[in-house]
Amino acid sequence: MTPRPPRLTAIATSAALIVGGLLATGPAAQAAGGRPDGPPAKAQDTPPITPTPQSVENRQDRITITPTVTLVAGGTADGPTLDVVTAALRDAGAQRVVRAGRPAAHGLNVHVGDAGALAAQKLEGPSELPADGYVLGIGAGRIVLAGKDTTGTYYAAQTLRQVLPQRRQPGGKVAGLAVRDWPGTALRGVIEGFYGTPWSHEARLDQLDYYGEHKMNIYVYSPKDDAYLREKWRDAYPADRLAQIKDLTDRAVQRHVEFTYALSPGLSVCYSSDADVRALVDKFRTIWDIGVRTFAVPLDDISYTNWNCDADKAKWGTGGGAAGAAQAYLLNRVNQEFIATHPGAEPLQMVPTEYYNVAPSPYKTALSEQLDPDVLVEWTGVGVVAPTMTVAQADAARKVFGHPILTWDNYPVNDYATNRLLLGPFNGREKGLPGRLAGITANPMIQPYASKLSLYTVADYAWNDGAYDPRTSWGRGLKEYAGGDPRTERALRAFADVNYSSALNTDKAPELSAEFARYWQSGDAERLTSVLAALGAAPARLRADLPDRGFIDDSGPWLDATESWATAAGTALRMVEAARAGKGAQAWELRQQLPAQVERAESFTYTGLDGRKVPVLVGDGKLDGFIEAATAEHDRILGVSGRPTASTSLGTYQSNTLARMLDGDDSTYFWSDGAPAAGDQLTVDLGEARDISGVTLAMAKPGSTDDYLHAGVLEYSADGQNWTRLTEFSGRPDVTAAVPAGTEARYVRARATAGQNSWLVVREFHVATTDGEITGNPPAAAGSVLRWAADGDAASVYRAERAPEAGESLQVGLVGTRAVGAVTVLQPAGSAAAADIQLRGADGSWRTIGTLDGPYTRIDAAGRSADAVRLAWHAGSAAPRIAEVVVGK
Ligand code: LTM
Repeated sequence: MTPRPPRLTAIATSAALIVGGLLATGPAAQAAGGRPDGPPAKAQDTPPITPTPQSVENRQDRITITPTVTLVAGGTADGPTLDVVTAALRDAGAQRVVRAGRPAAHGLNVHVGDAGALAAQKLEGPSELPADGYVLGIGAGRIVLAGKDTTGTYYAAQTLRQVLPQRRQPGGKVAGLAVRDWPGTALRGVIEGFYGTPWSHEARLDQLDYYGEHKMNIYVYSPKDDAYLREKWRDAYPADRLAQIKDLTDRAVQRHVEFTYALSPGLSVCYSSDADVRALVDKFRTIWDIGVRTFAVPLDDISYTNWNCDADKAKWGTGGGAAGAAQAYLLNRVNQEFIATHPGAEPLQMVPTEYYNVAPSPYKTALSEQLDPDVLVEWTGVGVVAPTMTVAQADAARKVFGHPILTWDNYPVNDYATNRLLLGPFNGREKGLPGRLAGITANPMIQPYASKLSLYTVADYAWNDGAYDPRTSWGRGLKEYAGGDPRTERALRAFADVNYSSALNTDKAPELSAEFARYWQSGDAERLTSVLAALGAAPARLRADLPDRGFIDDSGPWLDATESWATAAGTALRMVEAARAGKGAQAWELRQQLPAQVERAESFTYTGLDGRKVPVLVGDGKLDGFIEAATAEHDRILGVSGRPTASTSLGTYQSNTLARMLDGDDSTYFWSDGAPAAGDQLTVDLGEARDISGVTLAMAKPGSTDDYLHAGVLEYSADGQNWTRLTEFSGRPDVTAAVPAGTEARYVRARATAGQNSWLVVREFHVATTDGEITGNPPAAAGSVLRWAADGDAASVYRAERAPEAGESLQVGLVGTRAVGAVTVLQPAGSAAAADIQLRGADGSWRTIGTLDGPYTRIDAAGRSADAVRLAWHAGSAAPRIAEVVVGK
């Protein structure tokens, strides 16, 4: 049905529209110079109505909450609605709320479910509105709630609850208001349809309360890991389980939510079997008997190429068309033998096996032609998790399935990404879509309480897509969920921001990443320090103050990870600031705290049904990205060149990543996941153009002796575009190439010149740079490499296997003879090696310019000429550990 255009003048298109503000205070309060229960609320503090109403008009007149308020119930008032109105009036300061058959002569009268009472307010009734629509009038000395039906009146009560002030005393005045409101689609709600630990009974009850408050009217009970719904679908419920379902059904009725029972027989059903039809109907009947009126048969995530009984193959043959015909047969029997024989039953719902696209197929044609026309078909959009959903796609789904479409929207479900909380808004759904659908059901996260943040926005969109703005709705949801305390709201927003991204919201931590960008641009460390401090403090604030305690249980590991990531990012920021301020020792000390802090941030896990622990992700790509960028900035200030990186056109086999061919360790390797073709390449990037003196390509390994480039070339380039050949090679796994003196390159690559059958192992791809080549003693201990003392990576540490012997030293070669500005030696905290720091002059003699002095030693060399730097170990020195020797210009 198309609702009549509203007669009222103001259309609520802005989600920020505020109505019903408290205008004045009572006489007692005025005498005391203010309200006894706090300062007068400003109009903008009044919570907006949610979901955003279709039409709101502020009126000139106002009403007063009197000590006694009389409720007059009309035809569309029911008990739950009267309870909501009573509680709202009490919270607004009424001392007594009495129910009467007619209006009282004195005091405020509230007409509930009585459209006739709108006449005094000159408001049109709800008769032309769609189901669940309502009119709420505040003015002309009364409040009127008039629903199109009982649910509409219940929703009018929910709106009233939101616009009345919170007061402890009567006398509050409420601004006049007219709301004419209706939903954008008939069914709006949630399908508990995920894999993983099903929601608890308490969580479901709590959800039903939440749906009622947010004008959602359907909950589909379909957890994949409830055996009585799938593997054991034929089995009767034990008494206690049935009692719980009844409890849920009763609560759903009170909250005007359709509890929908979804039985998924597809793993074992024999479609043609009378016994199985009977089993299905019998199970539905037990559920009907406890009060459920809406039923579904999901047939997703099953095979339709394998029958569960020979009789089905004999009856329908094979293929998608046969499966569609068999499913239609079963569903029609349930529809005709159960739904049709139970007056009051809502239309049957089903999930097709092809639920994720609109491509015509024999399966869909069979369903379209053979399934009873009144059965609703659920559809996830184009894709199982559809990043966007359009009107055109919904129309195509309607056409190809030939039935009304109810979306099974896989957001914010996280069963396929259990390392994440998806706390961003419902996004990417086109305006106009709800009107084309029988309804919208959102599949939530395994975490029920944490799901509410995005479900708030689902409710808002499904009710009024025309006014919907994802970010605005999200902000309003956070505000509501925080319970009115701005500090808790800020903490929740910071936490939700770092748990924001999904297929629907591709931005990662949008607010925090804007702060990072701002810092790099402006250098405003003070601001970023306070942002990170607030993020770090957010988990404790939420743990202390968030009203919905279930959210804390749901989010435990993510809260811990957030706190730890914020700590690590804060350390990284202080490191950059110290380095920029010339406090090198402090910066290095902070730098050394980072690995352990990052390790801790990465250590928090979520444990799923199967007992496996998955490390949780928070602000990934942004918090870790900031720490990486800060480290690079510190490197730049130190003069550390940065370790080479690598890329390839080949895939990687398991965890044998490219980094392993750059680590100086011959026992680790990169391993491709397929055979190289002509043109495939591996490229080393030195980060900047440098003088190179040689290239080593060590390929193959014991057990995979054929896994090397059988025919290839080594090439170098300054810009990554123009390449110069160094050498050709074929038939040998170990390749070395000398490089003419004075060769500058940023990139070096190995390129296959022919295809081959074997995969590729590269143990080491080493590009020797004349500046930074390192020689000397003592040898490195197992698991460490001498080169790590000057490899451009302050994280890799050369650890000597023993204390130095007399006369031993560690020598770093330079590019010819050049001016040396400073020598910086970085050691891990606690290193006790002792050495003279020396430069070799043009005459070949060594001159001491300083001595090692703790973890951070920086010696000003005043531009002296040298062709090498060395650490000449003192007699009796402890075994050296050197993170980096940096020779500055
Ligand atoms: O989406 C449907 C119809 N079925 C399953 C869901 O049970 C599951 O939660 C989602 C997300 O992983 N994907 C599905 O295919």
